[in-house]
Amino acid sequence: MKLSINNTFIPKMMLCLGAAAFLSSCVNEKSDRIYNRTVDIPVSQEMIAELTSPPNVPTPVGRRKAKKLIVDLEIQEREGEMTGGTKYIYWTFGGTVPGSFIRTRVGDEVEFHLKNHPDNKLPHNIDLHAVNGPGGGAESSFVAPGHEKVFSFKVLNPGLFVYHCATAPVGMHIANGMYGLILVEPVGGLPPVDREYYIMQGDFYTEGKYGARGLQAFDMQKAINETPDYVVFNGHVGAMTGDNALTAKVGEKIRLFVGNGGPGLVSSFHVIGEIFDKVHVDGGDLINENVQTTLIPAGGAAIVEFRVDVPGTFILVDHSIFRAFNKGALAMLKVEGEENKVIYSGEIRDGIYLPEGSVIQSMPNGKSKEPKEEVKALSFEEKMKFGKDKFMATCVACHQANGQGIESAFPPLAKSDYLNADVDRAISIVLHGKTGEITVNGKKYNSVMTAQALSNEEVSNVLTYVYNSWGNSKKEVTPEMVEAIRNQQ
Ligand code: HEC
Ligand SMILES: [Cu+2]
Repeated sequence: MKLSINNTFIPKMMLCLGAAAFLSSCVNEKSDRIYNRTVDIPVSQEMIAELTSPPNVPTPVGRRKAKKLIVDLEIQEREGEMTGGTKYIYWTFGGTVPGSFIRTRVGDEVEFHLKNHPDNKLPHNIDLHAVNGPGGGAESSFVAPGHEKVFSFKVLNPGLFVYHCATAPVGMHIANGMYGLILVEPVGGLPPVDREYYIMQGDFYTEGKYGARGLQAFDMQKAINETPDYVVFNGHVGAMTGDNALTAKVGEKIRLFVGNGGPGLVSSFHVIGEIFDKVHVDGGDLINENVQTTLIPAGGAAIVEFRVDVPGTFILVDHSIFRAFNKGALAMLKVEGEENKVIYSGEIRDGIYLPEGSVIQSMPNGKSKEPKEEVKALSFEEKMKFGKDKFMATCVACHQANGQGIESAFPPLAKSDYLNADVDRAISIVLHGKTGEITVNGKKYNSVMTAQALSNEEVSNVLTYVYNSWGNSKKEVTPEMVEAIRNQQ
């Protein structure tokens, strides 16, 4: 967009150049090339801020002048899907978790309009860590459903900042998803890169355990104990995996704006198979280089940058690793392009790092205790639906989405002669695990399948789904059949 030269710019600059006393302070100022203090940067025109949903970010600030920036943010309380079959009522800034990304530059004067949708049940507010003022705006923005609050602030410090709701009980508002990021670019903007993405970790506390079906209520006691059932990037399990994976091309420079809303946990942010060329530590001015894992505190952020050198699927995790494979803190960056055998020679296997999911696994053995079940499937269709969700959450990492398995590692379930030959054996494998040599469709496998801690109902659903998919023999497995195998020890 075209800008007219703002009128306070020229006289101040001439003053700077003309007076020796001013000159030294003008040159010394590193974060602003003309003004001593960012508070003195004048704003020229008015502009409506572009807001984006994760994982996207608004257009870079570049060389634009400081402006009066109107931010229009609507709070929405709405139901969303935490993982297949599990619903949650999220409280959101702009309809998504994390909330809309706000992009500003130092010197901007933000006029913040916080709207609380009339269908919402609760009052909310906003505390932006980029604000110098009481409560970071919280005190002036407390807004009831069906109302709008307006306050303004001058953006003084560059960096990547968290914003969140600060209405009592604060922890509960944050735990329901009320957080997001506001970026303040320095004068002249951040250096250009090829791709930028917005990622934010959060922990969720539900009455049912991970993967329990149905609408799950918030569990205050688990939140106080800091024992989340879900630790996720961008609000739910799989927000950036499979078809929703982030994408890039070999040779591109990637910048990730990574935040942590908490409320409880800190994040050991890591990209499997990449090294961060640059990290803006804590989202501030300090730049660290050649970093493997960067710590992101609850209520904090970091900007990480790296060049992708080879194709493949790179997995973003919280390296507190059970959170990644059992609670959802896992995202994917799919990189396409030419291989470079010098940088990396090996075979790149796509999809093997999918979450292991809901189920506690143990090494194969003869015993199994039935975990408690919540929701029973009432019809065959429902059984297939529940079974598919369970398969996608539990078995897919090894047996793959269409049951095709992975050559010489995980046997196929699609058209598997081994599976179709013996239902009781299949039930036993899911209950107790399996190790030792087996032959499936003429190929030998000698590996380990861990025991899956599933209820009778869940085993019957998942196996019914498997038997009625991908050209298998269409058997229906009942909970009674599973119970019989469980007791036969
Ligand atoms: C961690 C990886 C892994 C997971 C998760 C897993 N399996 Fe397996 N599965 C294997 C391996 C490995 C074998 C072969 C074991 C051997 O070599 O003895 C196997 C064998 C089987 C077999 C018999 C062989 C065939 O292809 O028919 C069945 C049936 C089976 N798995 C079903 C399941 C179901 C259903 C789930 C989800 C509830 C599941 N598996 C989860 C790794 C896994
Ligand atoms: Cu709130």
